[in-house]
Amino acid sequence: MKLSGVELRRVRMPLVAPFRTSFGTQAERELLLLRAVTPAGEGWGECVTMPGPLYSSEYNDGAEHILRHYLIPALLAAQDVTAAKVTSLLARFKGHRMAKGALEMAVLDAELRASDRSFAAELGSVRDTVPCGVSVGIMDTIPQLLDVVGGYLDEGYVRIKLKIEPGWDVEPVRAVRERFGDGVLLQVDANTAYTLGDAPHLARLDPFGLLLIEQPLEEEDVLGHAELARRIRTPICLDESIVSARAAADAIKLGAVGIVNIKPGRVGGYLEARRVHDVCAAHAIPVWCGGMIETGLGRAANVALASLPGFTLPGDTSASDRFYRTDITEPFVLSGGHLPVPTGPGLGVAPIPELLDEVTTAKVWLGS
Ligand code: OSB
Ligand code: MG
Repeated sequence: MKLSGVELRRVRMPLVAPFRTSFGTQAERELLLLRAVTPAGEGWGECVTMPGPLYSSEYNDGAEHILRHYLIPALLAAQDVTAAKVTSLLARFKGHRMAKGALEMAVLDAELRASDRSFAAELGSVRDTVPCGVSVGIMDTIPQLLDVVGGYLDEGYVRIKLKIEPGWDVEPVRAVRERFGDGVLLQVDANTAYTLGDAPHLARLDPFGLLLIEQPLEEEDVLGHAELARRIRTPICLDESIVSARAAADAIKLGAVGIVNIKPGRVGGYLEARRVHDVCAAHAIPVWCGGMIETGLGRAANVALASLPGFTLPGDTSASDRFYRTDITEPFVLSGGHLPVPTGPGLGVAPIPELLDEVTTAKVWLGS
């Protein structure tokens, strides 16, 4: 199909509570949304970049720039644009996987809506619902953390992930285990806050029976993770380091990773995310679906992805109200610890125009 144009929106949504990680605190979600328009209809894409380059090198202004000046013009110039061709049409531009992934998502959504197929069906879904975990930010005090974790367990979340950093690791994990028991599926995420020299300290997490420790070392330190895996018993999960199916294959071969967090934006889109899933499945490496504080749009696609057969661990696919009092789509609501996999055409959800307009801070049309 020929692309008629793309609308780029900047959106700002308040979070229900500030979210603190080892790389910073967010009180609101600022993001970019794309609406791809074709003669056969439109589709939505969500860019998972954040305001600053703190999780990875990409960030909102950078993503907007490359989308406006390189990526969208390249697709507008192409005679035949399909989701399957987006990667090759954009291949000469290095990096910027989150921006590319958002554009591919919009094209894929348009294509699937036009052919009355869902993301889930297209990606290879084998489940109607997915079990959900929740990512819990760093708190000021342990009692506060226990209140928050207790609240999520009461809501039905089946797995708890604690954000950690030096000074907030062993004690919060110990406190959660003591209060809620060994039956809770529990894992931690360091967002690169440690070095290999911290191995003896991280080994102190071993007695707590964690499912995994996510990305303890820096993004490029794959060999460091392989060495750490030999020094601690908690399985190593990689997030930031896994930027492609090739990176996943390499990390697996090097013994750096036992479990993979798949985030579609980080790897350049849902089609590459499926390839990461396939590589991991071929090596019997369990995967789970990560999150980037998505709106209902990205959440819908993530839930579809999480329903593939290799997703054997609960993901950060929490309900809309984990982060937002009001989502821009019909909200995703937790039921029995699960979210329903959308079945409608494309994402199966769309922005509610008035709600979207309320949170839109800027809008630009690129195309004819
Ligand atoms: O490392 O998984 C991460 C949020 C923003 C950036 C990075 C991460 C996170 C989360 C929350 O942990 C995921 C979510 O629930 O959307
Ligand atoms: Mg992470």
